[in-house]
Amino acid sequence: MRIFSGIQPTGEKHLGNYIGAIRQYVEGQDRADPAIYCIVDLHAITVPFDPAELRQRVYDTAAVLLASGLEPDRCVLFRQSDVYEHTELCWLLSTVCAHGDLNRMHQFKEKSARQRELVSAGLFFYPVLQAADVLAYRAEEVPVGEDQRQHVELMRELARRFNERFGDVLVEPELRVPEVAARVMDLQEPERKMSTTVGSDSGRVYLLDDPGAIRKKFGSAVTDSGREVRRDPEKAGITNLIGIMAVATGRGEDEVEAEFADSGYGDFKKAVGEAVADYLAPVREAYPAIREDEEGLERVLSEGADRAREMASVTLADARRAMGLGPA
Ligand code: AQP
Repeated sequence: MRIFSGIQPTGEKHLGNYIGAIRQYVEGQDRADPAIYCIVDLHAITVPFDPAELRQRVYDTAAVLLASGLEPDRCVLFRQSDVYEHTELCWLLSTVCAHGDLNRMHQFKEKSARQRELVSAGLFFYPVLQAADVLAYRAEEVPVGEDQRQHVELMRELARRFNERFGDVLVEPELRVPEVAARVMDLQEPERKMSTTVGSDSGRVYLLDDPGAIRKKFGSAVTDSGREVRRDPEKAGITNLIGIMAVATGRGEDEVEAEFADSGYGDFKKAVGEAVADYLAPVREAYPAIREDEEGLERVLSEGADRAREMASVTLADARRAMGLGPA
């Protein structure tokens, strides 16, 4: 089975990225043949960016992924812009994608509303490129956070439409979101997801935050006026913390609730801060040495791109043939 997922080289990665996506990537290495992970620099350029920084952010993200447990021998890790097949398939898929489909995408609505200067056509096309990323590998599974559900539904639809129109070329992938904490919420505004671009640093826990900063952020996490550590749709803050605690300690949410049934919010928040600081310690500790070796990172990415290209070029040749493009 092939697994594929992409991650943006934007900013520092946060706990939401880790719980929603990165830990699933690591686990996917045991199940997939192969697990394919892509740093999507072409997606990152759909909003304002600094060209001088972009390459560095790609290395930062590659180093975070390796520090989290991706192993170049057990997965394919590469940079999206190194494999031209993604952009070509994006164009081919655009012919079976309705303008109205893209207009409905929540992420486009949110991100376009935030752009002050230019809402790029690239931002509008973001989900088509994302569909091409996955479909180029005929991946059967896409591990992502809950916020990507709508994009994965669209890519499934595009695969179906393409196959109906041109023959059985593409594989419709299954969404895989974590069972617990699929949408990690902002610690200060728990009605909103933890995000790279929205919200303050105090609501967002970076993977590389030091333990003191992590404890402080959880200590000042917004909860509610109640006392009971219990999941409840009316208690977004405490529900979020219970999910995070469950993941960080490898237990069920029921168990977490039972353990803290007699504790107040203050003690619980303190315990979550400690647990997350421990949970992220291996990533934080492994990162600096990996990040320092840019040549090593470049080698991993370029070897990954060679392997990725071999797979994607087969799908592209089939898609082109099915559409009547190029010589017979
Ligand atoms: N809060 C979250 N909870 C669970 N999963 C999340 N993901 C993102 N936020 C959460 C998942 O992380 C993966 C990578 O996302 P990305 O490539 O979009 O990276 P990003 O730009 O750093 O992520 P953000 O924070 O989502 O950026 P904004 O908010 O600025 O758009 C995906 O699988 C995603 O589901």
